[in-house]
Amino acid sequence: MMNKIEHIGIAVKDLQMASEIYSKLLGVSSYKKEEVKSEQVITEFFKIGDSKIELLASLNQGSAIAKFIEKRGEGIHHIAFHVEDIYAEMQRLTNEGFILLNDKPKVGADNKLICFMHPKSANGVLVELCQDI
Ligand code: CMX
Repeated sequence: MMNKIEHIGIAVKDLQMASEIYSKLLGVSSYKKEEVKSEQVITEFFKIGDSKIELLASLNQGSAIAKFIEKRGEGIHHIAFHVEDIYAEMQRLTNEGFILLNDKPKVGADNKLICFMHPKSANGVLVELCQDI
């Protein structure tokens, strides 16, 4: 079952500059900065109330974030939904005909098991499922 938006991911070119902007915007400092080597990104997380923003900068040229920024510029990259049971949710979405980008959940940033769904499946929005580890 999906029960809330876990975070919104924003692709940025320069993490330090973006972090300063989002600190001012949200009125809080980031609570975590984390490299996710498997995704070739460095991330920084902000939290206000129950809501989280993840800034994502590319660690190298060929990464998903680098390709996204090259093609579409900086901006909202994905919406992540929190799920209680990622395996059950992946099965449910596959049965509904959605195209998942992973066969099995992967370990993502901020202590989560994650799975992405192709943006063509959801009207041009890259969707991520997240389960707490
Ligand atoms: N949101 C919406 N549309 C997107 C998109 C995004 N984030 N990324 C790519 N697209 C669009 C492309 O512009 C393209 O559109 P057109 O066909 O209209 O040109 C379409 O999706 C398909 O693109 P593609 O060329 O087939 O595929 P890409 O090589 O651009 O890869 C995607 C797209 C989503 C499959 C790939 O980025 C992916 O596997 N993403 C999941 C992993 C990821 O994003 N990791 C980084 C974040 C990690 C983290 O959160 O920690």
